[in-house]
Amino acid sequence: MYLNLDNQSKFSAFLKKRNYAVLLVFASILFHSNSFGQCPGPGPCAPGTFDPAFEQIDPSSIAGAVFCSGQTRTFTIGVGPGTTNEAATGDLEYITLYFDFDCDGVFEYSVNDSCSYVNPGGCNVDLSVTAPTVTVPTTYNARAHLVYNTPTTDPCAALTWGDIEDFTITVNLPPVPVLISSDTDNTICDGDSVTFTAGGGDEYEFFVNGSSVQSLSTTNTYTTSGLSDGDSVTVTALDTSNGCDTPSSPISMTVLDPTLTTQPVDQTSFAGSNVVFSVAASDVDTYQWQVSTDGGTTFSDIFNGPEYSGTGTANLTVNSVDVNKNNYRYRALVTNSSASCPYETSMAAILTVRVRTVVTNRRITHRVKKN
Ligand SMILES: [Ca+2]
Ligand SMILES: [Ca+2]
Repeated sequence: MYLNLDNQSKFSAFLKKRNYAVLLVFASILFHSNSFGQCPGPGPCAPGTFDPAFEQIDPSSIAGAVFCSGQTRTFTIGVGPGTTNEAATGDLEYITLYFDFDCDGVFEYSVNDSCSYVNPGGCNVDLSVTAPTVTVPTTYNARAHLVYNTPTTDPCAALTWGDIEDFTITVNLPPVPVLISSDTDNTICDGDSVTFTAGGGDEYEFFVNGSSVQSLSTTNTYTTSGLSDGDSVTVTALDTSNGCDTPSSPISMTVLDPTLTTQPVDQTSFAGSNVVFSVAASDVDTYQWQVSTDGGTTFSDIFNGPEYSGTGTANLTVNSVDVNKNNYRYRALVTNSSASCPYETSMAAILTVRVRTVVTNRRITHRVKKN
């Protein structure tokens, strides 16, 4: 399309009268015409008439509303006195909003609610509006009715008293948040530090189990060493240029805390018998038994072979003990390999080995006592 000379000179004169901001807006429309939708459609019905003497809508409360693709937002609309009349305290003021979200020139979507007027001053009506899903920011026709004591149902009606505001809303694209954890498999040990890094917006608020743990700021990282098993970490990314924000998908953390729940107990055995030392533990998948031959001063790892079996399990078997192992001490180290947790060390249990003659004497003594 070409402008003729007359139109061009009129257009130049128009531009000269306007400030730089208008130029920027115009340039923006020219250069972004493919990434911005305008959906007024055919003009909806004429707005009808109203009497400005009565309660009026605060236009700034409509102009500042944020609408984001596919999201439901609460829209707070101010109601104040008219040019000459003011309602009494307790009077109900109804606001109905109409939208033409399918762009056919007919308002097909409406919401309404009321507030109780406070004299002097006014009140606010909160309305939840679900914006259509858009792929580019898109502008829609909308209309607000304000009436006293009863809501309107006809967007094209003329009002005896109250207010009618025609306005447009722009449905913007919410940011697409990204959240990554410094731990590749999100499985950590109790007390480990993890850093979560967010992207997709220009301000971020972090949450653990839905509670805010780091307030909205330009900081896009959150570091904690206080996570518990099953904690869910999310971020809400805000695009400050259009006011839209979006919560991220949660990152669910597995926090392992390897803990011994049952300690090994001292064992007394006859030479030649097998002896079993046992531990029980939670959050553990790795066991390493150790022996001390010097009364518990030093310990060294033991491995499966003729002397031992089960050295990497919860139950250590000392095979066919001989009297040389009398007073040896055994303990287990436990951990969880899936997060390289530090070892938890059990108490040391003492092995006492008796020879057969002693065993025989004990049996005799035992019988004597029982009789
Ligand atoms: Ca429509
Ligand atoms: Ca890990």
